[in-house]
Amino acid sequence: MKNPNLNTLTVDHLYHLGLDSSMDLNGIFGDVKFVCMMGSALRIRDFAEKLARTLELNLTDEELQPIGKTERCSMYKVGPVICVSHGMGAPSILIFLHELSKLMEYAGVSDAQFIRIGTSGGLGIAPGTVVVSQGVLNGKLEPCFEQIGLGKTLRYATSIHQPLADALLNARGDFEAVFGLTLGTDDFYEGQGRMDGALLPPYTEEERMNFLHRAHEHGVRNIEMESTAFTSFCHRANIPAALVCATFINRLNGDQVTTTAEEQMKFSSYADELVLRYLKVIVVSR
Ligand code: R2B
Ligand code: URA
Repeated sequence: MKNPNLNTLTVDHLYHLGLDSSMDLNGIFGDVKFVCMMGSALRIRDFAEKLARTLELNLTDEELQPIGKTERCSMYKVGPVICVSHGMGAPSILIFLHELSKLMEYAGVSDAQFIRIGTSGGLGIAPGTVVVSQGVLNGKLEPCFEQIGLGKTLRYATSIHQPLADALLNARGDFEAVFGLTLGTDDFYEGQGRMDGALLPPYTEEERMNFLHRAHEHGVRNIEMESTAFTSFCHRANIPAALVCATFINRLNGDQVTTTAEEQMKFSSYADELVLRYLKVIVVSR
């Protein structure tokens, strides 16, 4: 995957992570096998703690400190797993995907799997259902990520690593979890067809419902904001990638997320738990 231009750099500064290639990255990260990403810095801390307990690592508070700088993200290492937050939206997650994959390269890691554990709006499923993505569509319902570069629209295919997605869904146990297509948008409000943004939407309620039903008929089961960037980047970089998302709302029934904070924590914990079960089986059996 390596970009040959990197060979011309004496030191590569991974600016947003607060690390650089002159550090002993192999010493710190050389054993990494998984990178787990989620939007929120608070939720990733909670996930890292749960992972440490799941893997029975007995980490002290000092051993569970964030690595690098924490202005833009929080990154923890728990056994062979990097747990890192990525903020909201494609621009934010892309920055971390570039820097994390260079980090893996400099650490001598060539086979890490990347898993995004997200929150999302469900489509035609009960809130609380976990969605493991089978594929990812953009706001035009096309399986690609569009980005403007040097004045041109560049299109990259989105692609899930199906064996990884299968293994994650198989770890569901008694949790409500389904395969589905994920719709990745560039906005929470009008980009997801909501009527409740600050501005009068440029579509009618009827157009909104028609689109959501069309997406559902295509097989879309959840809507979030990073999947297109995440899966197209990983596909280009030859990184096995999968997405596991909690759902907080059924978008066929409304726009407002009215689930309580407690319910949201509970629903998020189902997605976490599915990934924790998967990681436990793999890490313990190695
Ligand atoms: C899901 O939740 C966030 C918006 O509330 C966004 O990061 C996403 O993809
Ligand atoms: N995150 C989203 O992007 N959309 C939702 O509806 C809920 C969470």
